[in-house]
Amino acid sequence: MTTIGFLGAGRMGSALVKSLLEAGHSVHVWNRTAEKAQALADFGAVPEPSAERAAGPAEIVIVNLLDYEASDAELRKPDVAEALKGKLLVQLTSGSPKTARETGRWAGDHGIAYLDGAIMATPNFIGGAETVILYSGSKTHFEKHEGLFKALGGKSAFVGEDFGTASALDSALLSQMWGTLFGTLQALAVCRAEGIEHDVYAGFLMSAQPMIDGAQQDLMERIRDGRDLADAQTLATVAVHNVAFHHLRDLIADRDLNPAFGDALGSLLETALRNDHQDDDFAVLARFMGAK
Ligand code: FVH
Repeated sequence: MTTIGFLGAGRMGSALVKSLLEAGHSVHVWNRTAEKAQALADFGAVPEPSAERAAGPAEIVIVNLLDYEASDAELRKPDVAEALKGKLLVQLTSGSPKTARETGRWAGDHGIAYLDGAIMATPNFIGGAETVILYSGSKTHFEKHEGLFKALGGKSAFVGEDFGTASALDSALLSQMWGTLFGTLQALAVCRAEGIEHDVYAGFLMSAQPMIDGAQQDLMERIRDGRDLADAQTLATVAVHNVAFHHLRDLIADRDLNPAFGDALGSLLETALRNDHQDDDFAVLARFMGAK
């Protein structure tokens, strides 16, 4: 059983606190709006009137506030920084690799051990056996408290000692999610404009999904292996993609749809064409994403 100071009792913070309590830990919780922390007393939490009082008795302090601005505003108060000295600070507020590294440096300068985390789940999945929370920073502290971290998400993992790695991996995975979600928005806008029933599209998407998954797997392997110029296994060249993509952009223009999706992605194809890659594999576009 560990005594934990917890800063934040929003939707995610409350779910995290409840999982820690269920795992048998003692949790002192502070929230800007005190009623939300008070509500957690019903689950066994100890509401505290300030971040410093929540950190005082704790071995580990976990933060889950809206953003790093809110988090920094609390953590960098002199009495809070003093209360954190010699302890482990676990940052579960979403941020960028830059803010993670800045906070890691600040923690080190103040004698505070630091883990930066990225939650790959919505509040309803916290505590689940399949739930993933990524951590980067002090490997020693992750390993010492691995049981506690697994109580928040059974598939949680340490991803490296660079404080920024967890949030970088989070952003990469979210890029994949947003690509799919924005593609869905565009697909359904086309269907609405062309009078195609939602279920008709959904049915054909199921049939097309293996081809889409296969193309993504091929793309990842080609970028990993540096095989981005055309070869006998190339599925479709840049030129072939560009012809088909123009059909989409023509439809968007003809139906007066929002051109943002077509313009943004079309510009990548146009960059590859301007660099004479029309006959190369689609994977060559990675050269223009800065991934090389
Ligand atoms: N909800 C989710 O599915 C995502 C999943 C991935 C990770 N995120 C991140 O978790 C952080 C909190 O998100 P949340 O969904 O719990 O957000 P809220 O319910 O709005 O709670 C926000 C808490 O932050 C407090 N807060 C906001 N501004 C300040 C401030 N200036 N000073 C002190 N505290 C502040 C807020 O307090 P209050 O409004 O209740 O007084 C809440 O405790 C976030 O980084 C997500 O990206 C969740």
